[in-house]
Order: sequence, then structure tokens, then C-alpha cells
Amino acid sequence: MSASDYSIPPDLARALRNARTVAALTGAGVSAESGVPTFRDAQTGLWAQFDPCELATPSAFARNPTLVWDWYAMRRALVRGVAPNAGHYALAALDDHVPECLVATQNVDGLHQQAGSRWVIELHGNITRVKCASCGRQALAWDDAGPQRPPRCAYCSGPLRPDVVWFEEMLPDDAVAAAERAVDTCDVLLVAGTSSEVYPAAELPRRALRSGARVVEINPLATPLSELAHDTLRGPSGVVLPALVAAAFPA
Ligand code: BJW
Ligand code: ZN
Repeated sequence: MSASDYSIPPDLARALRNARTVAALTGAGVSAESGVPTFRDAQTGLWAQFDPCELATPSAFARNPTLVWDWYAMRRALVRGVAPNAGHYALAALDDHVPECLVATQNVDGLHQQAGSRWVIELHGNITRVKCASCGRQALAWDDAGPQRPPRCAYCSGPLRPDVVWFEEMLPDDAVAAAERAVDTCDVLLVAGTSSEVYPAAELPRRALRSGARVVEINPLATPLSELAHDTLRGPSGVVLPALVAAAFPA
């Protein structure tokens, strides 16, 4: 289905058109149409035997740092080869129509920034950055596939790791504070491409509901948020988001 065939409820289009502040919370589904597998998709090939949820933990890295490093190196290479899709561009286009627009993303691929969104909060870090697991300093250069994996920190010789947030780790305070402020004050919250299962990000739409925002879910499948949201737009975000923006702001 193309965006022009997707039907948007007229009162939702009106609410978006009249919004002063729009926030979006995005997840892996928004990058699926760019070719980035969602987190809970079955792994393929070499990685089929591993559960992503079990690789994205400090204990997995402590147990088998080379395995976890290699998994992230493979995903970094994949992310380098992809481009934003129509869903990313539709969210970026909102910046030109809405006085205040923020994208809080759980994605680590940088595709919202590449699409041109001006205010992006990365809740779970960024896979293209690498930091030291011991001293926390960012690495400026490293070899993804060298003989020593993970490579060592130039300052303290600690093992390098991706600069992402693993299960049981705290999200960056400033990112959480900015996202909370946005959902507490927005008129409309778009929740796109997330299973709404991972906290504290999954709490953000609930906060928005308590503050009186109109909460819109965009996802081909039902999630725990579906029955709470004011609108559930079923379909891929690469179709639904452009349709929503076109309905609210016709050329
Ligand atoms: C499409 C589509 C298309 C497909 N268009 N849609 C409160 C209650 C219960 C548990 C907890 C809680 N607070 C904390 C926890 C523990 C834990 C947690 O939430 N666990 C749950 C699993 C129950 N949370 C944490 O540990 C967090 N830390 C924390 O809270 O610190 C305090 C603490 C300390 C010590 C102990 C306990 C707490 C940290 C969470 C970090 C998550 N990190 C990851 C990895 C990032 C790095 C990497 O990429 O490797 O983030 S895990 C993974 O899940 C990744 C994602 O960002 C995140 C969310 O996944 P997402 O984006 O929703 O993707 P999927 O795959 O789940 O869903 C895709 C969706 O897209 C589906 O719905 C599809 O239908 C849809 N879709 N195609 C639109 N074309
Ligand atoms: Zn170090």
C-alpha cells in the first residue's frame, strides 16, 4: 500500500495540524524498511542461535566479550550501509510544520538525524560510537575486525564496547529528562515502530496520556500500548507516517 491509499481519521489530521508541540517515540520498526532488523526479529545466519536480548547485557559482555563485540561490529557494518526511509523523512518534515517537534528514539542507528530531524534524543545510545568499558572514555578509532576483539582503550587498556544502553544499565539522565519534558508538554505523541515492552521508554506514552496528550500508535501489530492509545494506525511506518503528515499538512 502507498501513503496516498492510507486513510487517516480527519480529526487526527486536525489535531496534528493544530498542535504546537509534537513528540515522537520511535523504535526498531521505524528502521525496518531501511533494512535494519528489528530487535525481536529472528536472527539470521551466524547469529540465528543467539537471542538479541541476551547479547545486549553487561553480563553477556563480561562472559563473552568477543562474541558481543563481533555482534555489534556486524550490526555497525550493516548500519553504515543503510539510509533513512519515508517514515524517517516524514517525521523530519514535521519540523517545518510544527512549532516544536522532538524525536525520542530507542534506535541506535542515527537514521533520524540523517533524515534531517533537528531535535533527536537518543535514549539507548548510538551504535556507531564506541567507549571504554572501564574508564568510559569515547574511542576515536578502533579496528572492528582486528586480532584483538574487543580492542583496548588507548588511555587505560580496558576493553572497548559499543556506546549503547544495555539491559540493567541506566539510560543517560539528560536524554530521559528531555524525553519526559517533551511527553509531559506535547499536544500529540506519535509512538512508532516499538513493541512498547522495554522500560523506561515504554513508560513515556503512559506519562503523555496522564498529561492529556493525544497518543497515536503506528505499528502493523498490536502492543501493550494499543488499548491505551487514542489512535492505533495499523501499518508500516514508511507508509503511515507520510500519510499522516500529508493529511495534516496538504501541499
Ligand atoms: C514496525 C515495522 C514497520 C515492524 N513499521 N512498525 C520496569 C518494568 C519492567 C522491567 C523493567 C522496568 N524498568 C527496567 C526494567 C528492566 C529492563 C526492561 O525494560 N525489561 C523488559 C524487557 C521487561 N529495562 C532496562 O534494563 C533499562 N534500564 C533500566 O531501566 O535501568 C534501571 C535498572 C537498573 C538495574 C536493574 C533494573 C533496572 C535499559 C533498557 C535498554 C534497552 N537496550 C536495548 C539494546 C540497545 C542496544 C542495541 O541496539 O543493541 O534497546 S534492548 C532493545 O529493546 C533495544 C531497543 O531499543 C529496545 C526496544 O525495542 P523496540 O525498538 O521496541 O524494538 P522491537 O524489536 O521490540 O519491536 C519492533 C516493533 O516494530 C514491533 O512492535 C513490530 O511490530 C514493529 N514493526 N516492522 C512500524 N515497518
Ligand atoms: Zn579506558
